[in-house]
Amino acid sequence: MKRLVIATSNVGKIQEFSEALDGFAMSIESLPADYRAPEETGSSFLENALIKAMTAVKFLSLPVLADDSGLVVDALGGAPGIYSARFGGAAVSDRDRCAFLLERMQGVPPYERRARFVAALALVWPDGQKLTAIGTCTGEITTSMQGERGFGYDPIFYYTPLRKTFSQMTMSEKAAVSHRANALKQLQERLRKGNAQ
Ligand code: ITT
Repeated sequence: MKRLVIATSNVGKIQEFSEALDGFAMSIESLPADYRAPEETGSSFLENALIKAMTAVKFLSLPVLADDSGLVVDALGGAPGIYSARFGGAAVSDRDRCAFLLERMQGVPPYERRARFVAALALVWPDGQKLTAIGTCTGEITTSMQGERGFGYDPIFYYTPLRKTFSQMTMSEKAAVSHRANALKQLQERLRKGNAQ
């Protein structure tokens, strides 16, 4: 069976990828315990996804899928963007990070609370072939945390068509519309067409 390593330490991402790739004839693996993730020195989601994937491929000599993602908030000039994982401090819990962002949004009226999640995916093979995709999902920042599911900024990201935050959705509801799912669909389409470079 073909092996694919998901190069992330984020448990929420691992759950979503495992669910999305279930049913494909592939053995989905995580990073080994002795793996040291590279610094994310890129200036875009895509650059960082490629850094993560290429570093892991070098270490493992196996095909690797990496994800760099985050929340882009219009009223904050695009912040936290590629710095989403470090927003409000490096050693801060997901809920504290949400609280920090809500605080920064205090006084912002409803019609200026637009935001989008972005996910850049990079699939890289040991022979150097690469496939990339970027997915987005647009929504609004709530004024308080709502819902218990998901991870990261899910409790404060309101998806208007379903009138729920990502944290109030089931995994399959989120998987039908999320930035990560959109990017994954594009990647699968390109794989089918044999578009790897
Ligand atoms: P890896 O680099 O090991 O994959 P990470 O959590 O550091 O893990 P990123 O650098 O891509 O990943 O940072 C992504 C940030 O955006 C992080 O704070 C996530 O919680 C958040 N994020 C990404 N996708 C999300 C989603 O679907 N729902 C909620 N928050 C999300």
